[in-house]
Amino acid sequence: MISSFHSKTPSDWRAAAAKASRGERLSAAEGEALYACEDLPLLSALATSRRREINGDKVFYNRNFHIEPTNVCVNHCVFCSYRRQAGAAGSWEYSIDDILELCRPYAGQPVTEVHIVGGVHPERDIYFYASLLRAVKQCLPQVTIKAFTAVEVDYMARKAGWSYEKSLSLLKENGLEAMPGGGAEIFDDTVRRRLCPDKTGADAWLQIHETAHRLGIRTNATMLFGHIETPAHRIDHLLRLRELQDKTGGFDAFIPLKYKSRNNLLGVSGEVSTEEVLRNFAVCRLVLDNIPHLKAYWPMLGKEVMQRALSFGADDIDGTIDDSTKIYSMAGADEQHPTLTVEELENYVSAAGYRAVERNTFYNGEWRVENGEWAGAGG
Ligand code: V47
Ligand code: SF4
Repeated sequence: MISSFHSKTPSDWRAAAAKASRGERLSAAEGEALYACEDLPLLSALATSRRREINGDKVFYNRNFHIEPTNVCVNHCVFCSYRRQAGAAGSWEYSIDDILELCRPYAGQPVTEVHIVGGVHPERDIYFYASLLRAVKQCLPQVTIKAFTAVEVDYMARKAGWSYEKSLSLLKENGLEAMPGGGAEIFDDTVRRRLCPDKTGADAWLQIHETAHRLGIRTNATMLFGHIETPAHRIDHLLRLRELQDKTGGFDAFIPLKYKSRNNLLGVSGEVSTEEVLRNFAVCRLVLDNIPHLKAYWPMLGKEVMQRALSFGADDIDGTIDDSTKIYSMAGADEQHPTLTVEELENYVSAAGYRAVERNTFYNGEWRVENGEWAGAGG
């Protein structure tokens, strides 16, 4: 049951903060109370203490790039600034050869991950995506492929008439090693009906991630916030993820995605304040006590807010990106050509008082490059 945010009083959030400071698991009502907390330094201190228990003084980053195979999509999410009709101005539909063109410049480079996500193209099927994975892996054998939201996988499976297990197994055999967290939006059905009426529902999203975890495919999770949802909807979303993580342990990172308001049909023109973004990071860190990493995704947040999020529980700043994603620039993000060098990423981290650690997709080992060569896991 989703309760009302306005019923939370200072004594409610003080009690919730005291419980969080004891490291105890928070209930839905306590999570909601924290969203009413006006004491931002208190939330920062609590989230920092929690992130230090989990990740010490480390802030992770990676060397990555994105491929967005198409922005043609069967769905009509009203917050999406990126989708186009096939053939319309601004649409693209890359062939496998086009995708290989995008990959070739990275051959021999110390990039460790490619993130592949796009629209749900009506004419593409699971065999196309399996061939795409095979081609990318052949071109870039040293690069981990993190690909396809649960929404894309759902469409592939339904089109093939296959179970999620059979579909994900085929993708895994062809090179899928991890999955990103997109498509989760807000799980609550009433919000989902307004935001993304024809998109894969919450139960299917969770089922696909559960199946991936069972097959040994690690995944991320996201939450799109700052539009029409209430704090109670956010908490409901976090608790459904926490419950699945208790069961499988298969989520590596959680990424709160701030709604960007330009060029879409949602009709919410303002965006939430930086204070609310930071409060949300802290509450996510405290409520989602079993997902190890909390990512501040800088192409969406901007670099300064990303850096401030490190004081509100975030321990991951994603990666170099190399101007390879359009989802946020098309929605009006400040970062119109997102690219950061390793040195710049490390400087943001050290200026915030943390230790920058290059990671691979699975956060297992501290990956280093020395003299342009892989030196493997370091100390
Ligand atoms: O699901 C679309 C979001 C997501 C807008 O797993 C928007 O490491 C804000 O999932 N304003 C896709 N957000 C991106 C994604 C992601 C990004 C970075 C890292 C990872 C990861 C995953 O983009 C969609 C949707 O929630 N999105 N439109 C918008 N106007
Ligand atoms: Fe399609 Fe994704 Fe945009 Fe929704 S958010 S319309 S599924 S591209």
